[in-house]
Formats: sequence, structure tokens, C-alpha cells
Amino acid sequence: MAFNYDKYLRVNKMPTLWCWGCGDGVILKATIRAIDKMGWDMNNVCVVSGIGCSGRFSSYIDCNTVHTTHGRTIAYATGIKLANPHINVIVVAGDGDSLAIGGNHTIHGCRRNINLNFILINNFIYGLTNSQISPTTPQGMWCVSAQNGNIDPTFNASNLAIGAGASFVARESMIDPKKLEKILVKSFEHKGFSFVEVLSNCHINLGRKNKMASAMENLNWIDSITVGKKKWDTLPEDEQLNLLPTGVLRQVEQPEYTDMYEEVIKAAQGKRGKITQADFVKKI
Ligand SMILES: Cc1ncc(C[n+]2csc(CCOP(=O)(O)OP(=O)(O)O)c2C)c(N)n1
Repeated sequence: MAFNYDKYLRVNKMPTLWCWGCGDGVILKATIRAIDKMGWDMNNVCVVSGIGCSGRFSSYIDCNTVHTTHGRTIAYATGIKLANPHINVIVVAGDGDSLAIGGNHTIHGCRRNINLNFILINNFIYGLTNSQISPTTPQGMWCVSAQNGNIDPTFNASNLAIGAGASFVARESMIDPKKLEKILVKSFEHKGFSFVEVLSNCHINLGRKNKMASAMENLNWIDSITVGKKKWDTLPEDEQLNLLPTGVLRQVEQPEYTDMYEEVIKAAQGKRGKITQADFVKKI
């Protein structure tokens, strides 16, 4: 039987405002299927999105939603999760939103290990504002704000998340929606901050100016720069540098922030003894 997307969508908002062939729709559908696999009650799901094309996520999905300010998704989501630890919070933000203006929030979200499901839609460009370089725009690519080609070195978003201490980090493209769905399910199952970098196309604002004007050409380019982590691990360093590994890149068990916060509340209310160093697992 065909999957019933309408059950999870605000059908009165359809069709979406996304450009024809945009990867955001594929990611939305994969997210919905992953939620369905988790069996989550939509009354207990909150989707928080930032500003950008990716920000439209919270308009289309039918649950508790907050369309927040640019770069501040994690700040809002942290408040929502701390006040309602039982709610499953999914955060969606673009590469500009989460690595430029919101970069600081992203690293501290990773560091705190709060149980949020963060989906970074990396289309390598500021999409909504029509082609300004973002921290992930490859060097040499042409954009409206870099008319002689981008000279800024490129951020590796997943490496940043690993460095900042996220307990679950994965990268996948939206080329294979089934694979993406599986990764999202794994990230939803993980207790702690899960960071999923989803590589996506923006053939309109990045592709057209860089010889990949169709969605297919843009996706072929993404395909050419990605390789599964198992294969990537076997490659010589100079080849690794030019490729982005996909799959789960890091998964560790670490104390979760809302659990620790609950203990702080209990201690403050005299419902338990004082919290001491022994209550913490030392993490280096
Ligand atoms: C504080 C603030 N600064 C700048 C903007 C303008 N602005 C809107 S969306 C956007 C960039 C979006 O790019 P990205 O986060 O990569 O998302 P995409 O549109 O590609 O999904 C910017 C700079 C804004 N809305 N608010």
C-alpha cells in the first residue's frame, strides 16, 4: 500500500514553495517516513526550523512547529526540550543558518549533548536569498556574492560536529531517500545530540552558475564527491581529502543534558542529595 504522506502533512499548504526538483521535498518525505517508523505520536513531536528554503519544513509538517529566527534554531529547540523532555524535537536548518550566523549555537548544541535531532540541509549555498556563498560553498564555485569564484576555504560540517562533541554524527545525501530514511531512524533512536548532515541540491542558485543547471547534474556532482565511510577509510589520505564520507561517522553513549538537568532540579528542590563530581562521567 502506498505510504500516506497526507497523514503527516499540512495538505492545505501544498504544493510547497520549493523550486521544481529541490532536494528539500525528498528530505521532508524521508523525515516523515522515519517519524512513521519510530511510531511517534505527532502531538509529541516538535519541528523547529530556521530561516531559508529549509526553514519551510516547519510550515509543511503537521505537528507542533516553530519557524524561528535565522541561526537560532538550537537555542529555541533547547528551551523546548528542557521544558518538555518527553517531546521528540527535530531541528532543521540550512548550511548558512547553522554554520554561519548560527555556528556558535551549533557547536554548543553538539557540546551539551542535549537530546535533539538536528538535520542540517547542506545545499552548499544560501538558497533563499539567491546565491551568496555559505561556509560549505566549495572553493572556486561562482555565486552572486563571489563573482570571481569563492576563495573561502570550505567548512566540513560533520567534522565540526565531531570536534564539538556531538554523540551521533552522520552524513548522507538525498540521492538515495531510503538510505537517508534509515540514517534518520538511527539518529532518532540515539539518545543525545544527533547531527545529520544531508547533502542536497540547489541547481537554481548554485547549479546554474556552476555548470550543473539541472537537478540531475547537481545530484551527479554530489554523487561524485561522496563515498561510503567504509570505502573512504581504505583510501589514501590525498583521495580522502577530496571526498566526503557518508554513513554514521560517530556514535557514542554520553550523559544526556535533560537527564542531568532533572537531577539539578531535584537537588535544588531537596529531593536528592547534593550533586558531586562523582555524578558525572568524565569525558575527555
Ligand atoms: C538575521 C538575519 N540575517 C539575514 C537574513 C537573510 N537570510 C534569509 S535566509 C538566508 C540564508 C539561508 O541560507 P541557508 O541557511 O543555507 O538555507 P537555504 O535557503 O539554502 O535552505 C539569509 C542570509 C535573515 N532572514 N535574518
